[in-house]
Amino acid sequence: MYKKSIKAYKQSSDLIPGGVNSPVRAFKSVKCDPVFFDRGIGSKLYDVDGNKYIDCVSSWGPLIFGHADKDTIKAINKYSKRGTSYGAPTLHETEMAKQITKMVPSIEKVRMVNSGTEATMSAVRLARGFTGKRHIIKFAGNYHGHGDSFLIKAGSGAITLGLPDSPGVTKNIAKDTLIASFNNIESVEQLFSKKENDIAAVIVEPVSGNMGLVLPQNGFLKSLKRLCSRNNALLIFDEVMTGFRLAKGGAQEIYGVSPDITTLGKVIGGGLPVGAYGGKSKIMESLAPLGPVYQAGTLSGNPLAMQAGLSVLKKLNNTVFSKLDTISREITDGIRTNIKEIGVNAIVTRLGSMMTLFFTDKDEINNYEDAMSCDADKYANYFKLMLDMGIYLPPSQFECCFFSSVMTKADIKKIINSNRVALQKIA
Ligand code: KE4
Repeated sequence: MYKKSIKAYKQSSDLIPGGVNSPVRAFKSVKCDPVFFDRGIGSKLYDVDGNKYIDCVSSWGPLIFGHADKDTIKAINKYSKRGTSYGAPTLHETEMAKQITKMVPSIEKVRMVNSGTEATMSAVRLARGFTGKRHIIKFAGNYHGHGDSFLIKAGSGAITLGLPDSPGVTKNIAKDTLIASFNNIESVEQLFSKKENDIAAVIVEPVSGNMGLVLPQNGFLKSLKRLCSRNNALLIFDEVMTGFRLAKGGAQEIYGVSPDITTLGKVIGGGLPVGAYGGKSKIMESLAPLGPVYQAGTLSGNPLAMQAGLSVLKKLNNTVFSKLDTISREITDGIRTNIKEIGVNAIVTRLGSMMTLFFTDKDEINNYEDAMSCDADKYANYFKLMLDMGIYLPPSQFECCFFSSVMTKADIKKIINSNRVALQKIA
């Protein structure tokens, strides 16, 4: 069933560390060899052995309209004929900036970069440069990319591989990053009082997707904003995952909280490498060449990536989000019914088209400790059973499903039926 993937993995492992270009792709925590994909069309993925899957990962979020979306392909075909990069300003970047600032009102000015990691690294440097302060606060289980400041109690691939604190991050860097507990505002208050007036920013995934899906509770985000204002610190919403995925204006639109800086990625590239960070003009104007905070990039604002991203952003409207919500709700309802009828210790958390099935006897997963108490081995069994039935899930208990708007009734039915078979086998 996976002969060619196994061969491909052996070949890639001779040349690429771990055989992959991003650790979570190695399927380590789900205890099986990675699948190598050949192509994606709509809601389907096809591996090099010709196996077909319903894709519930959407390249970790970017592909709202599924694989090889016709408008995205048309944009790439059209603009690639005019060249691929100029290393100079183009109208495409201004068009993208217009689109982002229209959809996310808290962003008055925006700078394009090439990944979510670049966006968060730059946002933190900007916050430190703007405030003249040293420390940042992040939350255990939040993942903001692989920048040194963030690989402390980091989520996503870092906890998946049991490496939340990476070697190579110096003690001097690590000590400037303070760790709080998600949904625990007192843990943030304590850090502010301890490091009074020397905290540049709080960076948070407003809806956490990197310890599995964990939602903010009881006004947590509003309290964060109030604390930051009171202590002259900046609030950074890392919406690399949630931006344009949960709503046109991302999580900040849903929860009605405007951060000082927002970081973006994934969806805004339509599958091509793009990141961005933006916020109030008075903050963003600290950036070179206007101000002293330096950040640069050869391929930043790449014309193809801009047009591929715009081909997606321009189509995002309430109809699309309501369709995504209906698809995701039907899948979630079906899985919850299976869990109840089979009597498995598991719960499902969903918001919009993001969903995680946690193997736990808890009623809710509200923070890193809760997430780490889940049965990752049971998830590994579940993952493999679903893979063999042609359902491609995120290869980690500490990630999210991302559904696409092109999933069909038949896809939904197959996901629910396969889930029932898998849960019966591992119950
Ligand atoms: P990238 O550098 O991977 O484009 O973005 C880093 C990043 C920043 N902030 C948030 C909230 C993110 O979720 C991410 C990256 N997300 C992971 C998936 N959980 C990327 C997948 C991977 O690492 O291979």
